[in-house]
Amino acid sequence: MRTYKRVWNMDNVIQDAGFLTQTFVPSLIACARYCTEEGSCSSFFFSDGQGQSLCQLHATNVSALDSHASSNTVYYVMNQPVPEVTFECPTNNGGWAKAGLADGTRSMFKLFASTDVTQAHAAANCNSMGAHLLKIVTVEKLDFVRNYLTQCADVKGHDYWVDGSNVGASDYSASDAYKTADGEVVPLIQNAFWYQGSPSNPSLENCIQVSQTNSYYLDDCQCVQPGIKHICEKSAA
Ligand SMILES: [Ca+2]
Repeated sequence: MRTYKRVWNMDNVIQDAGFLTQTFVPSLIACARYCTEEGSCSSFFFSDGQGQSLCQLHATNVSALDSHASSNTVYYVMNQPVPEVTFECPTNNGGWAKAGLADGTRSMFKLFASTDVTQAHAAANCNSMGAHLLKIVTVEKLDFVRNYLTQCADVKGHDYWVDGSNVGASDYSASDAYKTADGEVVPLIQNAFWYQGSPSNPSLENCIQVSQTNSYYLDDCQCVQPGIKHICEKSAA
């Protein structure tokens, strides 16, 4: 189902050109319905003319720049649908757990309970099966790892390697200091993406982990240390 939100700073303006179509409608609801039925519509103006109201559809979101004044007019844009996260816990370590993520991608996860591997060993193990080490470079993914994956009974309560390190970075405090094995930047946002105060020791703790003690936010840690499990990940068709 499509929903729309009003853009309050676009009150009382309308466009002259660039619209998909425009027509007279009896009500605001009728205008929203018209936009929904018109597949390529993503925003609309509704100019209330008391029973003879103008409904103007647009394929994109427009700015106030090309607009001119029009009294009793409101502007609505379509809310982007957020895909529902689908997931089943990996109760059987022999199998891959499948997940549909909030960013629209589908991934598979496999848990490895061995704790005697370095981050490099863990990554090599994942690579050997056509996968990669658990990678967290978006807020959607972090949310999934914190609130779904690490809440499973057989995953909860442990420490896990995360793809990425700052090895080779010339400035450890740079926003792109931490990169994944394939060169993606791990966003350096303290207290949001990373645990409170982390990275705390980036010149010695060059790798990344998530653990229950840091609420499964990112934390910098030494690249060789015992007690860390790993989760391999690959995209699902
Ligand atoms: Ca740390």
